Amino acid sequence: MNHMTKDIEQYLQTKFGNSLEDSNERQLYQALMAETRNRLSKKRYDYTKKLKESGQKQAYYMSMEFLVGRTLRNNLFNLGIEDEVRSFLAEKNFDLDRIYDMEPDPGLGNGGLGRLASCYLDALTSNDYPVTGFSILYEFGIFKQVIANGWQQEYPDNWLGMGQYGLVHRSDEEIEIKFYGKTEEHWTNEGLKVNYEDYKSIIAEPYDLMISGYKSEAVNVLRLWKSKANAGFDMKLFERGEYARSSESEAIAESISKLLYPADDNNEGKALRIKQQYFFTSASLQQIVKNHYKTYGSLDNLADKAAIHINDTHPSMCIPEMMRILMDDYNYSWEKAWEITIKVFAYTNHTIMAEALEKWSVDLFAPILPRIYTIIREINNRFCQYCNEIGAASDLESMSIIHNNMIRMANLCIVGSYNVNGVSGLHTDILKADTFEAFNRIYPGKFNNVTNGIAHRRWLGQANPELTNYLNGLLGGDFIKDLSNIEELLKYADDKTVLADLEKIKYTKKEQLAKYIKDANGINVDINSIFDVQVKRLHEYKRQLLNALHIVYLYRQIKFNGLRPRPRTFIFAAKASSGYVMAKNIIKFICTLSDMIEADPLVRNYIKVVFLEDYRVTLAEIIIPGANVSEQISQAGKEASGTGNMKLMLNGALTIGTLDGANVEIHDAVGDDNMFLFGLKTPEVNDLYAKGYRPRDYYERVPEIKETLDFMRTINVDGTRFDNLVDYLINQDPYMCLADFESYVNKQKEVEEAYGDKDRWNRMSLVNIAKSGIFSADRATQEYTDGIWHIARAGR
Ligand code: GL2
Repeated sequence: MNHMTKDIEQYLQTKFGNSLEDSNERQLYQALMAETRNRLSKKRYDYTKKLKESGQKQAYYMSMEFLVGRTLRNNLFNLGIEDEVRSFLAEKNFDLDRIYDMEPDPGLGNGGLGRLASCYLDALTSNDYPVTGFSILYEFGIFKQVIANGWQQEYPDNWLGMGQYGLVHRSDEEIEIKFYGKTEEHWTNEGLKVNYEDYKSIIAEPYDLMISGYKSEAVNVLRLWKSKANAGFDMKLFERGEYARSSESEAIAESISKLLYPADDNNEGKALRIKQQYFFTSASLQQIVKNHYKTYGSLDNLADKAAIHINDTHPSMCIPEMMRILMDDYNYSWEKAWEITIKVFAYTNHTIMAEALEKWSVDLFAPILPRIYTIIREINNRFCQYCNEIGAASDLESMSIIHNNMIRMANLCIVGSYNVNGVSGLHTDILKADTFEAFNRIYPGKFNNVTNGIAHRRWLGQANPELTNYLNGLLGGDFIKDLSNIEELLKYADDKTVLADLEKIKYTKKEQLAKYIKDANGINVDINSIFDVQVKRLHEYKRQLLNALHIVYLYRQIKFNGLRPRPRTFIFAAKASSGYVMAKNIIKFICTLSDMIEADPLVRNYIKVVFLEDYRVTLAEIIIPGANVSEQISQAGKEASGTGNMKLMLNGALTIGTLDGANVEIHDAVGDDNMFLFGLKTPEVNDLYAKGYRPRDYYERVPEIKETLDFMRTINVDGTRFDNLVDYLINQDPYMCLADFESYVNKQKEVEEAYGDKDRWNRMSLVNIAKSGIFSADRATQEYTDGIWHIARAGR
């Protein structure tokens, strides 16, 4: 520790010529970021040496998204020096929390999928597993959301300005990537050769973010690729007098790592997205293969040393790219190359939503990646032939990789991987029985489940130190090291003192959240009201609109029917994809409800609505510990897993939810008595679709629905009306808000009653905390390391 304080002082002296006393917060921030990074680099040196000596197998996690969250607090926490650094700085009149707040939240992901990737890197590192993450160094991460008059506006998130200090630039490991041009196959003495000409050359520059682990030996890295023009290559064109063409590569290069596509669960099918996907998969694979070859002088044993994970279909080009590298760069035959390829890759599917299952039009794809396209075509030809041989030709309608001139990337992943997993029990069942039913028949055993998990060290240890310290004192044992120990808490389920202590801690976290709400939105909320939280991406299937309908229902009941409910604060936070009009309308509607209620001297005594702008990891860390109620109300069958549900449960919130995604497993863990389930189940949803769902019937038959929707038409605070939402619900309602409305409203009454019975509520909350052990990312990643990748802890 002494060391760290000295290092900080030395950094300030050499970099700025300042003593610590004379430094400002900005300088101190930079010193802390850089010295923490250096400390991790040094630690990594010993760790990689050990790995080299053991020659053990490693995992590589390919993901277009890593929602990293702030790093400084996480690193100090993991290194076990947070308290000491804090008191050292306090002596010099610096507040560590203010320094933390200077760090941008690297938003290199959209939502659950990206955060999961980061939770997994954290957990794997804490458990000493050798794994490298690969992604893109987006210059602009997910946009900064500003709510102006209730409407979402997007602003660029220039995170690198202040975020760069955590990165290590490895210019020694640059890699060339080729786009466009034409390929020609020709026979030589050594067999079929491919000539690739007139391509555009781009350079991938690596930047490494050190990933620390809690009390671990391991320090892993997340390697982020930045694109730049290949100056040498362009110079040749320039010399030949092809001025215009010489800058084409530059234009492509500049755009590739510019920004993260802000669409969640949706595939826009854009050329730039193809380039991003190929850019980072090619750079990563070239690097893995090159290093392997350097060590072993052969790629025959690649699958013994490397498991490469494809996180959703976004990195699916790994499969044809690996074939290309093996055949074109290392002279492997197709057969031999394929044998290696299908032993190396495993794929996780994260959604069954049709609009998110990536498809690329051949016309768009083939000119950008001509060689990769011919390889995909050949993979498909051989796969179709195989299906003919085994009598599965009639299933090619659903299984063929290329279909109607579209390339179906999920099908490519299934054919080219040795394992496919879904992310919750229900989701995997749906994949097997429905989405990929034919594949499951021809590849028995290939489909498996790994229910998602979360990095409890961040979501409890760091976000809720009050609860963490209390549980540490109560339970002993290091449950932060091993979350399964948290189940010991069940012993105290009927202990009045413990229940009262937990209630006090929740109150403290609610106070902190209330202060944030006051500062951000200017709304005073009652700490004793029920904090009812729905935080996640804004999407129709997640049904923020159903939550809003319940609020409208309550408003009417209070205003016109004398209802006097227990006070409740409805807290929302969500980003909508920039082109998603319906989602933006829903945000506007929620903000309008907030204004309407604030303006009503009667209703605002009972309910409040708060929409917090710019939902991101840092904001989640403030909201989640302060929640009493966790809204997980997606239409059954649509949410692959959800992970916010787990974070909220771990912090003692009670779930009101449908039997969807990992809610099913939460229900298995806590039982009916400790959760509020409502709504149609997946088979009932499917039956209703099949029968022909007519939301208007519900509107006409159920007076509460009619009154709520009719009233909704009259809502008008600033001239914006919501007839469009009402018409949508009555005529379309694709996610069946109206079918689940009564069941939801009734369940919400039960939530209110339960909250009124303090002892009961606190006991339920305790049971939820105690039962959250299985949702640790340690458990989830162990299923990957043991069941899929077959890798061991470093040095073992
Ligand atoms: C998602 C799912 O929608 C979500 O239910 C799941 O928890 C995460 C992580 O597995 O993956 N799929 C997806 O495309 N996004 C998700 O968040 N964006």
